[in-house]
Amino acid sequence: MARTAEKQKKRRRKVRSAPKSVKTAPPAGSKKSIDLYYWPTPNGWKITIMLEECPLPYRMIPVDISKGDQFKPHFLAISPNNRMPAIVDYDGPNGKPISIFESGAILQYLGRKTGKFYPQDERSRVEVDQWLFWQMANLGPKAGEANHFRNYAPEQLPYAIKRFSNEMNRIYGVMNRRLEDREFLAGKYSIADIACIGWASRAERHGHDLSAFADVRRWLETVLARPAVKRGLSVKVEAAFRVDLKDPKVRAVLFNQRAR
Ligand SMILES: N[C@@H](CCC(=O)N[C@@H](CS)C(=O)NCC(=O)O)C(=O)O
Repeated sequence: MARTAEKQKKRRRKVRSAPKSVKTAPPAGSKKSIDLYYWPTPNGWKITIMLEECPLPYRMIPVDISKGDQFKPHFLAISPNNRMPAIVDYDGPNGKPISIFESGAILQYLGRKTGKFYPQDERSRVEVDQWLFWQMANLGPKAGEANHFRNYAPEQLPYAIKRFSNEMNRIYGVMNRRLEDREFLAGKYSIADIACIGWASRAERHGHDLSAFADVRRWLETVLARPAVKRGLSVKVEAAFRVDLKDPKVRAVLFNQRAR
């Protein structure tokens, strides 16, 4: 018990010292550029797309989540939830470095920083926020679970597969209705759309049938035609092609996480 408390104390000390670790991070390409901690997944693409759209100079630092890079102290100091994406902006508020984790918070920050894809007018901003949070709480996590139970679970659990497939169907139904009378989720193209692209672009591959959702498909065609979206989706990491999710070592890293 005492040892666990001591361990937790140590961990809290480490997290509090985050700004120091950020400053001692590997030297950035340019003092004014952004370091993006990244792995090529739908959550990572949100940020490559946004950085390409703005555009902002950035250096991509791979976080090999199949090998446990997300648990390295240097990364945890930036992203305490051991998830990528995360960024360090060396030209943050008052010209000082700032680190940010959680893709939604990163998108909002970059939107405020550049004044792009995130309107300042309160009504329009609320529209964007609602659909951004909708993505963060619905489309992303449910697609992740649907994909997990369908493709990665060691046993086929019909209840879990059906539960998350139904959720995905419900979610794309909500998105379709929203897009019936507007081009983009919040009217104009925004960070809310950017948050959804990676997941929606993989929907069919993940086994979700979009044939009943004509407006989602029309929206998807429109966003995928944007040059910055194409560039964002094609930021590759060579090692990611070699990850085998059947490898017990990889599965132990990704699918057996408990409090550390
Ligand atoms: N809510 C987080 C989710 C990020 C997330 O789940 N990232 C995954 C890859 S898509 C990850 O880093 N996984 C590492 C792990 O499971 O340890 C965000 O939007 O930033």
